[in-house]
Formats: sequence, C-alpha cells, structure tokens
Amino acid sequence: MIEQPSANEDSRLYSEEGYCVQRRVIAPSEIASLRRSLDRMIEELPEDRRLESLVEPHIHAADWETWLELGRDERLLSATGEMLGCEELILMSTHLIVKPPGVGLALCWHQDNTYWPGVSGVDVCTVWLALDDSDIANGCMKVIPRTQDGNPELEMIPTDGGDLLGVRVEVTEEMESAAVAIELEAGDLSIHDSYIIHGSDRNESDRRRAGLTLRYANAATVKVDLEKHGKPVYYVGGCGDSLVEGQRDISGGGPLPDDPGVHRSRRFENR
Ligand SMILES: O=C(O)CCC(=O)C(=O)O
Repeated sequence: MIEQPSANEDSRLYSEEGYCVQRRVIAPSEIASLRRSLDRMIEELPEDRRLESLVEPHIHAADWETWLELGRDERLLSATGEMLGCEELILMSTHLIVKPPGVGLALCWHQDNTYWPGVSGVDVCTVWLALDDSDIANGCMKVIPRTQDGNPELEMIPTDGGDLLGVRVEVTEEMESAAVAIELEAGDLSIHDSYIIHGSDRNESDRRRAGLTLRYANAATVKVDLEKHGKPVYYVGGCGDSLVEGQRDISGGGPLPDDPGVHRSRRFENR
C-alpha cells in the first residue's frame, strides 16, 4: 500500500513518477449518492451484461448531469490543473470500470493515450476516482512508475482474451517488479499520466470494485479532432482563451446544457 504524500509532493510525484494519489477528496455522502446512481444504472442493464465497461456515464446515464457535474467539480479540476501545470482544462471522456466480486476482469498492462483516436498532445491524464474501496484483493489499479518518461508509444499486442481490453504492451519481469498497487478508499483518487504503463488483476475477492475514470487534457496544448473522437469535448475550466469551436463550454459553474451533446458512442458499449 502506498503512503499518502504531502500535498506539495503530488506535483513532483506526478511529473517524475507519472502518478499521484489524493486521499478523501470526495465526501462519503457524495460517494454514496454516486453509488446509488451507479446501482440504478446497473439495475437497468441486462443481467448478463459485463460491468467493466460502462462508458461515458456523463453522456449515457439517465442522470448524466450528475456525472457531468462531477467532471467539472472544482476539487477534481484543481487537482488535475496542478498536475498538468495548466489553468484551462477539457474533459474528453469518462468510464465506469466496475469489477463484480469473483468475476471482475483484469486489464493487461497498457497505456491510455494510444487508445484515443483524434487526440493530439501529451498533456493528458486520467483521474481514477474510487467509488468502492479498491485494493489488491479486488483488483485495484497498478502502475509502473516512470514508464511515461519521454512519452513512448508502445506497440499494442493482442491478448489471448479473457481480459477487458484485448490488448497489452510488452513488460519485462524487472519492470513488473517495480509496479505499485494503488490502493484507495472510496472518495480517494489517483491521477496518472496517459503514457504510464498500468493495468489491474482480476477481482478474486467477494467485494465489488468500482472506479470512475475521467480523462482530462490541457486545453491549450491538446487538440481533439471531434469527428474522430465521436463524442463531445467539454471545456471545463479556464479563462476561455483556448476554447475551440465545437467544444461545449461548461466552465464557471453555470447551468449545464439541456442535453449531453451529439455523440456516436453507443450506450455502455465495450471500450
Ligand atoms: O480500473 C482499472 O483497473 C484500470 C484503469 C485504467 O486502465 C485506466 O484508467 O485507463
């Protein structure tokens, strides 16, 4: 289990090691409410539907506003802005990764940035917010520190199946032995660089493991081709200088739009 670093160490950890952890960011009552929303979502799905890939709840959930509102939450934005060293942020996507007890799938070692068509730029990170306690037994995320160095784009190799993503990157035993398990309590979050190698094991425990990923980028340095991206990009924080035509401006806490925007992603499709 990793120790809580002091607040002013987070940026150094993020820029050197490629990740950081922040504890008790979202209050237990708010987590309980998000969990209720998730549970309602799950109740609506066919019983045999896998839960590891509930994509874009901020677009597809019946109460999408809840998840979009979270995407522009000041606590998440200030933590993210600090790590990326910027004031203007866009939210590119969200993804609920729910590993049911006993059967939750593994995610093989992979990078994030290489998955996202239409995203150009390196100042991109993922906030991983724990909705359930997440630990080694129920398949918490693991990262291999410093593998983001130089933003390498590693080859994606097809897996034999039985995992969530169906692809992996090559990792030596030595690299794997340096992996850090990111154990979080519900309400804690981690932030990882989009090039760091990360993954997670199956959930062999009798406890669910649910986390929400939010993919943020520096609006000033990262360009997103909306056509290729296939879903809305939300401008969530900043003075507006880098707001691009086609992005949806929800910065500043005003009312959310009436609908989540035009998108081609199918409801809770597999990633
Ligand atoms: O939830 C996990 O186990 C892994 C998360 C992940 O791969 C990601 O955030 O890209």
